[in-house]
Amino acid sequence: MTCDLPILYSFRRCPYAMRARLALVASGQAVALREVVLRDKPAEMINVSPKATVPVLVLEGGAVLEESLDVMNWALAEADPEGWLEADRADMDELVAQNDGPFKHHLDRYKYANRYEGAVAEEHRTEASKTLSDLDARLAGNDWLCGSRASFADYAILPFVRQFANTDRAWFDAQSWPHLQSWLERFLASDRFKVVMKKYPQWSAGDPEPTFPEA
Ligand SMILES: N[C@@H](CCC(=O)N[C@@H](CS)C(=O)NCC(=O)O)C(=O)O
Repeated sequence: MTCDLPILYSFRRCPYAMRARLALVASGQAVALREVVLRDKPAEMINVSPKATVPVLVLEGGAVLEESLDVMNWALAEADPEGWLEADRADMDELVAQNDGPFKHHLDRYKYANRYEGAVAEEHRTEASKTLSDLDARLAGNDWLCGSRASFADYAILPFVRQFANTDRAWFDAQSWPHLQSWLERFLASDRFKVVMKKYPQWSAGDPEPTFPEA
């Protein structure tokens, strides 16, 4: 616990917050973690980031990063010992844009069809599956999306594919996406995944702020 670290407002299961935590761990950048419950967000977070989505990273100088990709890029600019940014940037950005745009659109309507007027879950699953088939084809040639090493794109996208898979695990497992399935499985079985999914109690003002990742 310390006052000298950047502060990360995070929510364990949020795929955007997960990708931010993944990059923080990879870069070796410690933060003071404030675990948020989305229906009960702390005023301290809304004050610095009125759009009130997680993750939010407040740097020591007071600068606020309120987009998960900005948090990833900031962490990896500090240090990138695993070479996440060494793959072709335009290629990675295109993959992430497809994920955050069309794939996420259909994922939300598949997973939460009842929240979207007129949405038919299976139709959105079919649309989202097109992106997953493309990823599977890419992974046929390499263990990771952009080559033989894990990249920014892999870790920006994996939390969303996990969410898709968990929506109906039996259906996901029955698809013919062997490379995608093994890519996800390796991630879920990794120590890195365990570190970023560690549970923390909801933070309120005055509570201790655990250092993430733990030393
Ligand atoms: N574009 C943002 C999206 C973040 C986002 O939408 N996070 C969700 C949780 S997964 C959120 O905080 N939603 C606000 C809410 O549910 O109140 C980013 O990349 O950080």
